[in-house]
Amino acid sequence: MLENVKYTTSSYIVLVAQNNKTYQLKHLITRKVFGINPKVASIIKGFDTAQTIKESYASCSSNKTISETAYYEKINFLVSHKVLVLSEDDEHLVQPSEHNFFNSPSLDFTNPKREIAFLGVPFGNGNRKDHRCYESPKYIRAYAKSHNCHLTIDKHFEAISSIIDFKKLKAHISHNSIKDWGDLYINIDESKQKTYANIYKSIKQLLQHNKVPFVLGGDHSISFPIIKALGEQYKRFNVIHFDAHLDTYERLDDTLYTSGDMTHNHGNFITSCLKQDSVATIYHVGVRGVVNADMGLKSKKQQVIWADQIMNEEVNFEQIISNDLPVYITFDIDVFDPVYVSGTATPVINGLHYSHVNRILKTLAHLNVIGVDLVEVNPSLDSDELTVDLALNVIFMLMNLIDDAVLEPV
Ligand SMILES: [Mn+2]
Repeated sequence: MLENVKYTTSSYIVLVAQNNKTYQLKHLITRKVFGINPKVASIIKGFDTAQTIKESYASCSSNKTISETAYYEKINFLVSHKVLVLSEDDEHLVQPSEHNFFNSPSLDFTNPKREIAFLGVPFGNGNRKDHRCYESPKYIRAYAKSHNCHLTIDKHFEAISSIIDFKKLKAHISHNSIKDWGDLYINIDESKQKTYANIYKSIKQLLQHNKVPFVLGGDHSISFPIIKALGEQYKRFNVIHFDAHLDTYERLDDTLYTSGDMTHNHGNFITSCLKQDSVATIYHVGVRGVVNADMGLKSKKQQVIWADQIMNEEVNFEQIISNDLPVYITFDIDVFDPVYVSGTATPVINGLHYSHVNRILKTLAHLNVIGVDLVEVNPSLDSDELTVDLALNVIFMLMNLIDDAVLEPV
C-alpha cells in the first residue's frame, strides 16, 4: 500500500446493497465475495474517482466516524484483495477511433468554444439476449467513411432531406465546431457498474468543457448515465425519447441472471431516468405494439406520443412541448418500421417511416438541444446495410438541431 499514489476501484468489482446494513462485494475475477458494512462501501465508492490514500482518509476522517488505525486496516484489506488498484488515471478513458467521424478533427479540450463532440460507447451488455450492438460506433463510422461522407459546406444536404434547411449544421461546419473524441474504452470483463460510471465521467468531462455530447451507442442502457451527468449541469430539462418501446419494463429475470451486477438495463433505463429530479418530462415518441398492451405509466413525468398518432398526423410538437426547457434527445433506431430497420435487436411492426421522423425533427428546430444519443443499431443483424444508412441520415438531422452557440439571456 503506497500512501502518495492514486488508487481507484477495480473494474472487476460489483457492489450490491443487500439492505441498510450490509453490502455484498464481489470480485469478478477472483470470485471472492465479502459482506461489508455501509462505512466500507462508502470508502470504496469514494475511490470511483482516483485519489491517494491520504486524500481518501482526509475526506473520510472529517466526520470522525472511523479511527486512523481502523481506516488503514480496511484500506490494506481492500488493496490486498485487489478491490482497490493503482490508478492510471483517466487518460485512457476515451481512445481515438480508427478514423474520425466525417473526417472531423479530434476533440481538443483546450478550445473553450461550444462544440459538438462525438463519443462512441461500444457497449451492448445492457441487453442480456443480444449484445452485438457494441460494434455499432465502429460500424457507423466505417460506413460514413466508405461513402466519403465528409462534412463540407458544399455537401448537398437536400439529398438527406429537402424539407430541412440544415442551417445549424452548416453553421457548425463553417465554424469548425464538430469534433470527434473517439470511443470510450470498455473491457468486456469489467462490471457494468464500472462501464456506466465511466460513461457518466466522460459526459461530465465534456460538459465541463462546454461540449455538446453526441453519443453513438451501444444499447439503450448507456443513456441513463448520460442523463444523470446532464442533471448536474442543467437544473431541469426534458427528454425526447424516440423508441418503439417505453423502456420501463421490469421483469423478474432482470435480477436472476445478472450475476449480482444489479443495475439498470436497456429495457428499463427510463425507470432510472424518471427518478432524477432534473428530468422534467419524458416524451416517448413512436411507441406501439403488443409489448405495450398492458402499459401502465410509472410517473406523471411521462407523456406518450403513439406511432399511430404520428402516422395519422394528429400530433403538433410545438403544442406538446410548450415550455422552453433544454432538451436531451435519445434516439432508439427501432422507432422506425422494421421494413427499414432489420438491424436492431427488438423490432416492432407498424413503425415510423423516414418522412415521419424527418418532419418531427424539423418541428423541434426551436429547442435548445443539450445532447443527443443514437442507440440500438446492431450491425450483425443489418444484412442489407439499410439500418446503418438510415442511422447516418438521422445523425445529420440530429446534428442540425444543436446550436453552435447559446445566447446568454439578457
Ligand atoms: Mn430503447
